[in-house]
Amino acid sequence: MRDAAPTTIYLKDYAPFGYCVDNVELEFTLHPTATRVKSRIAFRPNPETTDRTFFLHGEQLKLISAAIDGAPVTPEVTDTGLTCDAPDAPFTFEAEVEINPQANTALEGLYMSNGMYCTQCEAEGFRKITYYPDRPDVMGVFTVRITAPQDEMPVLLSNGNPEGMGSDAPDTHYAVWHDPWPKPAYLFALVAGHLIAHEDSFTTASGKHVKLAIWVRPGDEHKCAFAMEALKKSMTWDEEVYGREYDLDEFNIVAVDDFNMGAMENKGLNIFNSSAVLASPETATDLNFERIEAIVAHEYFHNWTGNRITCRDWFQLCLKEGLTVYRDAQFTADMRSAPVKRINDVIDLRGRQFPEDQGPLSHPVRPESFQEINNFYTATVYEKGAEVIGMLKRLVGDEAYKKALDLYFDRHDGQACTIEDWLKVFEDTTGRDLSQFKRWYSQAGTPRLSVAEAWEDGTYTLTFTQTLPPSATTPDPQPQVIPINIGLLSPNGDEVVPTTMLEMTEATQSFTFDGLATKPTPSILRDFSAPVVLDREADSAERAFLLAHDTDPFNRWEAGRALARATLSAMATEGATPETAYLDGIAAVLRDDSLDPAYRALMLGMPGQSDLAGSIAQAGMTPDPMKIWQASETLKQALAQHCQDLLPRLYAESHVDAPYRPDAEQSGKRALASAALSLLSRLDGGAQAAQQYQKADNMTLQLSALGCLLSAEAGEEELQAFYDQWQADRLVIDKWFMLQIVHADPTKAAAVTQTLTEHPDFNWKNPNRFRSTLGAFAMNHAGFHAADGSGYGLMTDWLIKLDPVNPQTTARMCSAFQTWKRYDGDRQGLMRDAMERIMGQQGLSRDTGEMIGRILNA
Ligand code: B3K
Ligand code: ZN
Repeated sequence: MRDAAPTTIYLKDYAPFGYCVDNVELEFTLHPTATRVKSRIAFRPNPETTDRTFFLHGEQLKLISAAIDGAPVTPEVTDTGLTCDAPDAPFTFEAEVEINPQANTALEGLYMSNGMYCTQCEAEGFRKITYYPDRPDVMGVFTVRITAPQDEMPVLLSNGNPEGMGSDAPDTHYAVWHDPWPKPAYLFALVAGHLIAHEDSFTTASGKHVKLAIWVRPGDEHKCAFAMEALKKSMTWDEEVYGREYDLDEFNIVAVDDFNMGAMENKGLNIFNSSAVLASPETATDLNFERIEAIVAHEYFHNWTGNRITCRDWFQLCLKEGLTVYRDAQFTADMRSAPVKRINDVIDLRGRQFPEDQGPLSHPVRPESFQEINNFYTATVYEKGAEVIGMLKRLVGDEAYKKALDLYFDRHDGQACTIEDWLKVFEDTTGRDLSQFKRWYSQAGTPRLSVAEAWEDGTYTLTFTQTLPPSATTPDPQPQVIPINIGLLSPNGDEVVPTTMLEMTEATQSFTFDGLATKPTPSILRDFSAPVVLDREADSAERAFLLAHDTDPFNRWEAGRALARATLSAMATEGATPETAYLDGIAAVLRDDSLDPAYRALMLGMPGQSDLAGSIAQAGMTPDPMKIWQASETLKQALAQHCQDLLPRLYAESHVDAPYRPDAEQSGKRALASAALSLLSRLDGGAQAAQQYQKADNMTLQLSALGCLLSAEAGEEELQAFYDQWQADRLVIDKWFMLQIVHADPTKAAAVTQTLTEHPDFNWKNPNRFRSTLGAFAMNHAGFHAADGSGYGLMTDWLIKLDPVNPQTTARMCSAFQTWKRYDGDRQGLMRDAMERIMGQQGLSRDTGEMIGRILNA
């Protein structure tokens, strides 16, 4: 039972704060259980409002003293903040509070991780540090002084530029940091600890010298070089592509082991989950390297899209997140392969955003209400938010996009903005009316796009119909603007109409193409030009034709995927056998050496089991997780047999002789080798995987071999050897936990997970370890959905245990239940019981309560 009725906050209720902040001076005296924070804040009446209510957020703070213009005051204090009478004129508010970083297991505010101090303030963590108007539209210039014991905490960091260090008492020292750029409190950061810097420098286009450093715990120094290179590439790219330069003397990144997410873009002092920054060839996989490059870029790009221009309120979160995800995707596409990046992003969108958009957690890209904002850092806000920007760019064109962005930075630098401000720069640049386009921000759900075709006297007509199912937040959906990229192919495979953008604005709309000699085959939604579900009743022959001939790399891959989806779904629901069109088509693509190995590796992939369950449910049937698992296994076996002559060649040819480099070329080859090995292991019981394991000199090869062995129900010895080899490396041991669960036979997955939670290294309070165990278990689709409910029970026990310790990580993992309505009555009943058990907990967090409440009340 939740303690108090939760409050819902609405976008429509936005009102500015009664005061502006000019300057903020903070003084920290660090102590593990009793840190003192003195604040001195210069307020002045906000000319935009006459409401002078003076309420400062504050949670879990012990107020020692408060004063206005030097005169002590006794504010009214509640567990959410303080109120006192304040003048209708400029004044200085001072306070001293005491906080307990060691007791902070929620990892929000100031907390301790492995003996170091660090902070996480987005979205509303600053209120756990001191009393403050903790809202993004209140921006101030911060000066921070940190005092700590010199031996234990030799490094003291905060935002902005350093203004010196010194000592004014024995054994203690202090550092002063000043950030000249006004910022909201959510971008505040402080780090103190025994840290080592991996240093470098960067000179900006206009000649400014910037000192760069990645700060890590001793022993991790050799794992920083790759992230540093990624940072410098990001800095150059943002100058070249967006004309954005860095604006402080220093840029610091700190690696932290206990962190609720990937990383945080605090001004001049990014804090990273160590998994998102530390990498060496021996301990990190190619995918880890690629993810690190993308996250370093993402956080760096926030310096302009998020920090220099921030959000007026948290409803506008997609303003910074959608745009920054879009920018980091452009960066990755430029650094690596654009088609491969696009395909991976669509796999991710379908895997995470579509289930969210099509289930009880569905919400618009710009939500209109929330109870706990941390629950809205979602795939919809981030990934669909980025798709919306991609569509906008397609609609206005590259030139206009660039002009609009220049105007955005010129007009709004230093401001806290809204989606209206964002769209207005596009309207002003192009003269377009974007009011219909804006529905992408306000309507929830994934539009479905159906297609009918007609052919008469050399004229080919495509008629599209868009439908958006009504939902709680969008009861009366209206047609959206959908950019549909299409190309037409003649029967011999030539492209007769190259990629053309159709701009659909009506519920049903036809587009005609004249002067064609024969009826063409359409290639629709090229490059996945809009985040919709395309309902096209195509037969296998048409899909096989596109798989062989489409000139658009995305749609060529998509044709193979559609074939896989259709055959898997027929196998899982009707007991059909694997389709030859799929097996032949994929084999033909694999034989084509002119294709990028990374692209061919993607061709060997299949839709995930949860994704298939979603398609089966959307077709009006009830997915059976065990049958879906069996169908996937059968199809992989069939593909392995069908390609048995080809696989050894692919495996051998993809071998990399050169010294390890995590670049696109080498990692693409390794991806193909590992996809081939995983099929080969089905034919040889893991013999070649065992050999690869023995010879592996990098984590990519070592881990892929171990995964193949585990899937072949072999690899006991290697699993133990892996643990013995890497016992001291937390990030590698996370992989060890995860791999065993992901590759477990679903009938054993719950037992494997249970056993691992009893392992001495299962430190459940560490979010990375919790995610690599319970999070991995939720990804073992048939294991989690075991018919006897054992999976739901195990997950529920752990969510209940974690909630009082770390509500944010618990709430995030509740999404494992979001698809419950897809399944049969028995499973629905078991999941309902599990969720009701969570809801019944005394003192359940607001985070978890909101998530389970939304899922249950669908
Ligand atoms: N802005 C942070 C996310 C903060 C999450 C707060 N629960 C990281 C990012 O998107 O770059
Ligand atoms: Zn971000």
